Amino acid sequence: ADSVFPKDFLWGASTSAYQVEGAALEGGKKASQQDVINAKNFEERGFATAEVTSDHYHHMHEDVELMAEMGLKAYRFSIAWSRVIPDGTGEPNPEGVKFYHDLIDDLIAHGIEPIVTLYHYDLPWALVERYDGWISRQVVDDFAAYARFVISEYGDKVKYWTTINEQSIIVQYWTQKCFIADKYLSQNQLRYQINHHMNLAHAIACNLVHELVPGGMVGSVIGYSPVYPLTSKPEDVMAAQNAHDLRNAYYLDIYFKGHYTKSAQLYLERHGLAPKIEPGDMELIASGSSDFLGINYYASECAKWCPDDGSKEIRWSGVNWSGKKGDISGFETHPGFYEMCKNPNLDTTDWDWAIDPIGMEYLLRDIYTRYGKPLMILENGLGAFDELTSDGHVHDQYRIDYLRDHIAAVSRAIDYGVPVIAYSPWSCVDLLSTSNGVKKRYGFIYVDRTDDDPRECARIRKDSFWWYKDVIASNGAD
Ligand code: BGP
Repeated sequence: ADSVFPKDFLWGASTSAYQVEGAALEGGKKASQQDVINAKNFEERGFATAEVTSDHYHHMHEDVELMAEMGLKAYRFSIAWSRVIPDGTGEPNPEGVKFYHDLIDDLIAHGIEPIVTLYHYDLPWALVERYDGWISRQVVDDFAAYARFVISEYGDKVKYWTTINEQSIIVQYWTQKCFIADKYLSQNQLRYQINHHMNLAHAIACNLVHELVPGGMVGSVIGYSPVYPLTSKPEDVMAAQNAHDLRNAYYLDIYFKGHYTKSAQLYLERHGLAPKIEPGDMELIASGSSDFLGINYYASECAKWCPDDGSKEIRWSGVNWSGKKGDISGFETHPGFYEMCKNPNLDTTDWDWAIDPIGMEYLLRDIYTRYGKPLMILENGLGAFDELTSDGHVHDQYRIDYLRDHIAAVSRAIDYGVPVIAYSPWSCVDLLSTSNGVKKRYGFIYVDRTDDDPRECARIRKDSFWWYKDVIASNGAD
């Protein structure tokens, strides 16, 4: 078939710094909140920590060679704030600054467009110790200084910038994704306060890219799941709309319209959860315009009505840590608004994530209809317990099936008229999962961590590597 993908379509693959680099305390880098969370939460669960992960820090050139062999047109990665400015503020770390120069130079030399994320869950630990990180407004100024430094440093080489990865997921899974001192964990208003600080930081970063990078393009990256009603009962349909407003629109309306979604805001105010907004904040937010939206899509969600009769309390999303289907620790519940639930119509991954390619087509059409900006898919993929055969292969046909069906959905959206400019699945090489250490794998490239020397991390091309190479070579024609 003829390809509907534009000629300059950015076929990519994605990673994030703390999930792939390792060398957590090497080369002048200091700890981020992830290094500390991992040491605490991950070790308790028997997971590997962020100390080694895929040791990309020491395998960087080899990894770029493999990306080039696959034919990637783009590579989306993040910069670790505490590698570049180890204490969060103050002196930059020359070795860390050089690492990202070397990576970007190597990508460009291989014709691979860098797509750089400024912040992917890994706040310098020094700022958590100093003022509890994102809880304090001080972080907005410190982020602005960090962003100015990074954008000035790499701005002549990097055109595509993304600001903060998945604010929606940080709000919903803050114990897992964003370290908050235990004493704050019951203060749920802080979820939305943190998000408000991130909205300020996002707007500042957008303005900085426009100021410092001629022709630069900037946007956020949202973790996005369309929400379907469990049934066609009116109360379930209303619940699904409420869930969409609080989980999706609440973020996109801010980026593109400069205000908080009314229904979500009213719900948060009613329960004392709304963020405190200072004079001038909304003007600053409205000033930071995005050129595109980055979308991370893995699974759709389902919601039903939840009566406000005192039988249930407000709670946020549960997690399946084990990778055994059905082992989920509960669903997000907002009495009088909605309750999330399993969709009986869809199969799931081992981690209970609903597999739903049509959801991709649906969200692309819906987001473009509402906000009218170009869209980049910056994560999409299937987490699995891959197996390395004794003769050195990984037969991940399940991943090929998942990606093929999602790419077909993207092509239908493009055919319909949605300007999708990138498809960059998760992940390039295997890396540290936020929900199952190094056992839940996503990569096109297997990373073999031997027990004797985890740092060896041999790279092995999975079946999906060869398949994706063909997809790119034919510009998605098949
Ligand atoms: C997204 C994150 C990524 C990645 C991915 C897969 O939310 O942006 O960092 O982790 O999800 O999730 P997990 O690692 O939990 O399987």
